Amino acid sequence: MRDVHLLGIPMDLGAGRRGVDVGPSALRLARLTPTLERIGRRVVDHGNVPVAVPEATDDPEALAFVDAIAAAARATVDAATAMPEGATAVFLGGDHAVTIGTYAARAGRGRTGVLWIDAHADLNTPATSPSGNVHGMPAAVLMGEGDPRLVDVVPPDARLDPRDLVYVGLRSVDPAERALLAERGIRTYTMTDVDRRGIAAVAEEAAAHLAHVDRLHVSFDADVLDPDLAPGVGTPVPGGLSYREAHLLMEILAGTDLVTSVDLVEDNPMLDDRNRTADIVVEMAASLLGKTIL
Ligand SMILES: [Mn+2]
Repeated sequence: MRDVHLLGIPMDLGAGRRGVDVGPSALRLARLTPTLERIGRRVVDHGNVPVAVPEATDDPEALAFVDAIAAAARATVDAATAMPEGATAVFLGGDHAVTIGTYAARAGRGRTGVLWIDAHADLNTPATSPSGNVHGMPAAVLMGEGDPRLVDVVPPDARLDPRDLVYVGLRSVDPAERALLAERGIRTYTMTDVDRRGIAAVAEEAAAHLAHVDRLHVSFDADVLDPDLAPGVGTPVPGGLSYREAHLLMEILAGTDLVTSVDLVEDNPMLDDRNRTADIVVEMAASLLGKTIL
């Protein structure tokens, strides 16, 4: 099995509610490393990348903290470059804007598919965003849409092809995002699909849709989980994945043997109940990286 290399990105610059910058500590406290070691993975922890502190950042712009977010993304690319080619990278957020850097760090190494597992599409641009928060924009940035300072982090030849992006778990999508999903022909599996067809059929079809790529980047937003299960998120939406549904999704993705990088984002310990959201996210990571019942 591949070694696992961890990198924390303690960033809440992209989120509307503060506190998600403590996510990397919460995931480590939830025993991420020993849990992965127990399933036979060797784990190397690279610590955290430097990220600006909002109060110490002079940012008069309408689009909040975009220079600091771009700087954190470039620091993520630099730090991830030190990871060996054959390793599995696990990135600990931080808000979902960290994915601009995590995807950019990995996408140059072959055709990279992205499974975006999230209640939200994160497909806004500065022109369409209702909130102006960058954590609602990263998926658009990966495809080359949005503020050029963010778009420029992803090398032009590594931009995400809409055919290589699949969503699972959507249940809160803005009108402009809905239009972009349709215009680009992006494959989506909403919670309605999960309800009607079951998570096994959805997960298998999502994986089959990405079978042509060289490697898979799984971007796991904790708010895809039902907030009754995982309350520690800044933008909870009722009606999310259950504990067993999320586990089965992870197990089926693990079975593809294509997953070479993972984001664990949007865990906000300030909004959580005794770190239970981080505990569950660590369990999901273990299933995604090879833990099985037998
Ligand atoms: Mn998200």
